[in-house]
Amino acid sequence: MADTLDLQDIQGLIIRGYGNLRAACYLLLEINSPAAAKLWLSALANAITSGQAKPEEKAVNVAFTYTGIKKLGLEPALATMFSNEFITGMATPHRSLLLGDVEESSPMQWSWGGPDTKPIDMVLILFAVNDTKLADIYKGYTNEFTTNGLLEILKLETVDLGDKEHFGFHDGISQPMIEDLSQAKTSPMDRIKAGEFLLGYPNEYGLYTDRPVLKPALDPKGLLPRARGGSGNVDFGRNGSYLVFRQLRQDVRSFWQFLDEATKNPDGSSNPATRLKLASQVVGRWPSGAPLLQTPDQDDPRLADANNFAYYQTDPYGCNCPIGAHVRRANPRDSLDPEPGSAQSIAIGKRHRILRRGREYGPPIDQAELLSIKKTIAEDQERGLHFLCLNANISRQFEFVQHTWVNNPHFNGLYDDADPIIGTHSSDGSTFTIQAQPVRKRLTSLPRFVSVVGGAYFFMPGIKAIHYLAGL
Ligand code: N7H
Repeated sequence: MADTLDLQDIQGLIIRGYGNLRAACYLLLEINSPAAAKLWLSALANAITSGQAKPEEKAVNVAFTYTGIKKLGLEPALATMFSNEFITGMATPHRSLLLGDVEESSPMQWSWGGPDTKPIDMVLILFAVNDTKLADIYKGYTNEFTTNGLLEILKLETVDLGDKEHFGFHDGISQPMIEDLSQAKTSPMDRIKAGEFLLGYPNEYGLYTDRPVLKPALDPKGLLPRARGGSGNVDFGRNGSYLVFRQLRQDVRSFWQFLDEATKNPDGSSNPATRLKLASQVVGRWPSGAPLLQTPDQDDPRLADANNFAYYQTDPYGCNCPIGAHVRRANPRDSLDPEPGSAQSIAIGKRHRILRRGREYGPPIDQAELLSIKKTIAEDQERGLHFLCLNANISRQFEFVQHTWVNNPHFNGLYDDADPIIGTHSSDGSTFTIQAQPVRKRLTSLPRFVSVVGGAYFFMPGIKAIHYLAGL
């Protein structure tokens, strides 16, 4: 029997990015009094926006860290059925090495989520059509926190840059689509089994995901869904997803100034056309979003949303879109071993997809002063991306993309090229190779343009599971 998605139980952010709700903020909370917090949670569960219908005015979603879930009293035996990454968290020394969170990105320096900052138990995510509406919703919640045993550790604001991010590129184009939701126009490469993003469903291996399940006796009120797969248990994980949250600071000024220096004319003057092309080669798409694969020499806004392509058949050597460009390494599509260009290669890629749900923060940078005024990152105003992504297996999806593709200097036959935009570059910088005929070009001493200033792994439960937590 087909396992249809239970949209009423799935939190809305897993189903859609709420593109129509332009204002958003993230409230990082600590639970001081679990008893009071559970009463509050019980009311909140009724106000959670589900995946059923697209909200027009506002949306509210919630996710918990492992410490938060434990504080609410989930049976220890059940709590330990979560994945190891979620249990141990994003900021362990092992994970920092794996994710490249070292030097200025080390959790020791983070403003939240690190070993020296206040514990985060949950994140309340608010969306609204505009800032005024968001301020109203926020006020309603924040006024109630203290009496409900909660402490607001941090309010993370967002900014609406339209469909652009701070470096000036169109973002939010390429997303995987849960198979049961996908429309005819979705490319088969992007149609992904529900179990890659939702616990309790079959994944791209044809297996039900790992997740916390319990004996029916532990759910006397019958709140939780039945576990599929015939065990007779009830499923705490079903319809939930792991939420990876990383606050990524972008050094926009140094990004463009570095590219400006690298493309100057022999007389020392700037060359805006070459600078723009190099920036686009670094990203793998032009500012409009047009893929370099399809239009390698100039931007073409008609291709702004083009996404139905694979690399290997058209551009096996990276002469259109460099092999190490951000988008080509974050989703290599059909380029993977053992047989690039094959159905098997695409099938492997489907096991490493993430649903990106981030939003920008910090003021847009003044274009007029971008190249003319020099400021260190510490002197500049902070701006960046609240990178949020959802996946059912943090280690096989987000961490794999970050470690094995983005941060890997030897990705796909490269020699010393970590991701030119978000990669961890050593203190003497990294290289970026632009494959070309007859000879490739090489950019050297790339500094780090993106650093991590906070982060945590959360679990975004199904709405029935929130009711269960509230009733513990
Ligand atoms: Fe990336 N950027 O503006 O340069 N990203 N990203 N990303 N990213 C993408 O296709 C960017 C980050 C992915 O399927 C685009 O939607 C910036 C992390 C993936 O073809 C642009 C930051 C991770 C894709 C950017 C950042 C990823 C993708 C093109 C940090 C995962 C889809 C627009 C500040 C570990 C690739 C689009 C595909 C696309 C940028 C972070 C992953 C413009 C500035 C941390 C999977």
